[in-house]
Amino acid sequence: MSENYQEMWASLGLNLEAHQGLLSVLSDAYQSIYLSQKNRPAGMGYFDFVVSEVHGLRIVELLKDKAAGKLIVGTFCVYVPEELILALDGVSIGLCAGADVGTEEAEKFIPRNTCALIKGFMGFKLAGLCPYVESADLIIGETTCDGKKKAYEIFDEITRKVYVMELPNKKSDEGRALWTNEIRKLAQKLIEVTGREITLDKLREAARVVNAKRRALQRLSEARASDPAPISGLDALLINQISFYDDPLRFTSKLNELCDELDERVKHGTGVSPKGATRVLVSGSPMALPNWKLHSIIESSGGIVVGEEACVGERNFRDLLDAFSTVDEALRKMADRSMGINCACFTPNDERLTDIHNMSSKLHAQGVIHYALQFCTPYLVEAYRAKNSVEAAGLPFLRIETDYSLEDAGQLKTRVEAFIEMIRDVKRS
Ligand code: BJ8
Repeated sequence: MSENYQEMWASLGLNLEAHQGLLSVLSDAYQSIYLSQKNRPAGMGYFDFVVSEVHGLRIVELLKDKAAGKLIVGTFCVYVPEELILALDGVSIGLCAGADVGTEEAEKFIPRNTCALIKGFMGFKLAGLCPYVESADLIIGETTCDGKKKAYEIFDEITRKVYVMELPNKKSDEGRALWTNEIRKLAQKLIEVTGREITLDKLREAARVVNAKRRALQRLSEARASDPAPISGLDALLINQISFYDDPLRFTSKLNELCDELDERVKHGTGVSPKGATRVLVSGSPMALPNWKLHSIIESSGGIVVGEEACVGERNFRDLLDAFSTVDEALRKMADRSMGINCACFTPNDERLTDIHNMSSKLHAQGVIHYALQFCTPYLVEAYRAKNSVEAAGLPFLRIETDYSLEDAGQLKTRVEAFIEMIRDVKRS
């Protein structure tokens, strides 16, 4: 942190001592996982800075926005349309959920066998460690998995800020109609809370901003198809994580600058790993900031992660919001766009298997690692069909079930190394 933010954190009610401890652990982890990487693109300097200020300068900006009358909206799911929040002069931010903190506190409210992401957001709040949740005026939840939807009831008792959208379980006509109506209801809620109107111009501007961000993330994804990969999977994951926190205009401009640099690297055959390094697609549960565990294990074992079939990844940016000519059409198009996100909370969810195949082929992946957080039933169960489908297409598949702790890191590394070695053997034969 370049400045002293103690006063700001105290005014937000953070637990200063515990927060300081968290920042120093994160800074050490960042140093050893990120800053030790070789041959990183120069453009990563901006994203390093954002991480170093993620609880500092970014919070200062949010509090300024709030003082200027903007609504700060916390979200947990890519089904919540960012454009709608922006169109009502809101700021959309992801909430802290990617680290093992406040677990003891969280387990007083929710069962021990709850996924790390849910325990993470409960724990961050209960331990006084998340300046985002404290800055937020409204938190939008969704009825996705059982763990999240039940935890939101308690989270609302604790924060008094939660609004829950009802997400259907099936992508049927009825499901689509329900979700379209939920988006209309969210629009009403935001109008009510902000006292503003939704206009076509504001919606168009918001769509332009968010689509530009998605296009920049698509460029990043496309660059990763090259061999040698011009950027590590770790860095690409970090950028995707930051896309939920940073100011969207600034983020897009900095990411496009980085992508220009990546294009040059591709032209000159410059990579972060040797040409021919084993290429892995990761698919499964989202990896919220600062969950870098699996990527770090894969890339320190000689592999390179070339894509994430995940919500912190391709599902967040693959589809743009189509053009619209009325406010209601914009809301319908938002619903249509998000119904193309193939989350394991839906049944059936065959489209996700197609997504895994398409990404594997587009990014020239040589193996798929399926990642599910422990107790994340939707992804854990879906791993069975993903495995059969990936193996039937002739690609090796490895199923990982883990949480945020580093206790199993050694065991996971042994399994990942063996997987990468197996892919190399297949390549050699
Ligand atoms: S669209 S993946 S962001 S719900 S909380 S399902 S890890 S048990 S997050 Fe998600 Fe939206 Fe779907 Fe994407 Fe499992 Fe944990 Fe549930 Fe989770």
